[in-house]
Amino acid sequence: MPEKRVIRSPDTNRVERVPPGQKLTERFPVLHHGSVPSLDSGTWTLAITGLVDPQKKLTCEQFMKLPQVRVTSDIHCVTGWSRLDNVWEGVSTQEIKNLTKVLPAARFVMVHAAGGFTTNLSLDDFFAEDVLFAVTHNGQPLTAEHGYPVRLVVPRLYFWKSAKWVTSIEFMAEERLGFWESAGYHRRGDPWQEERYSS
Ligand SMILES: Nc1nc2c(c(=O)[nH]1)N[C@H]1C(S)=C(S)[C@@H](COP(=O)(O)O)O[C@H]1N2
Ligand SMILES: [Mo]
Repeated sequence: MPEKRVIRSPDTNRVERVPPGQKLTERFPVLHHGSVPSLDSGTWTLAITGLVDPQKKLTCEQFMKLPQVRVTSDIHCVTGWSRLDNVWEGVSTQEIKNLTKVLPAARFVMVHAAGGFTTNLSLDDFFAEDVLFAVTHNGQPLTAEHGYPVRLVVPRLYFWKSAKWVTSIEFMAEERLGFWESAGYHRRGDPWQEERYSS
């Protein structure tokens, strides 16, 4: 394995690390809607669908062979807790561009997870350099509760955008809202602007 590229999420360089309305915790709470799916790395796949040519489906084995990065980032959950200096390892979202062609009409993605959870992101937010498909947290493989085998981590937005148990990425021309976004949460979710709810 080649050396992992090391990335610090830019928000970790702020003098004031904690966004308005947030409190620090050293714990790592588990939060999600529904029950923990029991996924098996032997049958898990990651699909790249929608406005890409060609569409792709990677097995876990193929996914694990992609080059990896190591990202240090802070977590800000919309329920009010923040957890600093998390180290994630996994595959940068930018690797998708080496696997297929993202068509020019694509402006948004919908991230789909096992159990039906979805979350929407703009193409810029999805391809930011600190966004990754994580397989480890602080040196340990993800636990089932935290998203095994693969979760998205989107360091600059509230943590609900960091979908656990990711199964596919759908590229879209128009924005559609994901699970929490349809339920009144903000379409983008920037913690520094306190984009918690839609208006
Ligand atoms: N698949 C899936 N991913 C999800 C959720 C969910 O309900 N389902 N909840 C989100 C929310 S609201 C939060 S705060 C984080 C919590 O991640 P953690 O349990 O690892 O702390 O997961 C996010 N990812
Ligand atoms: Mo959350």
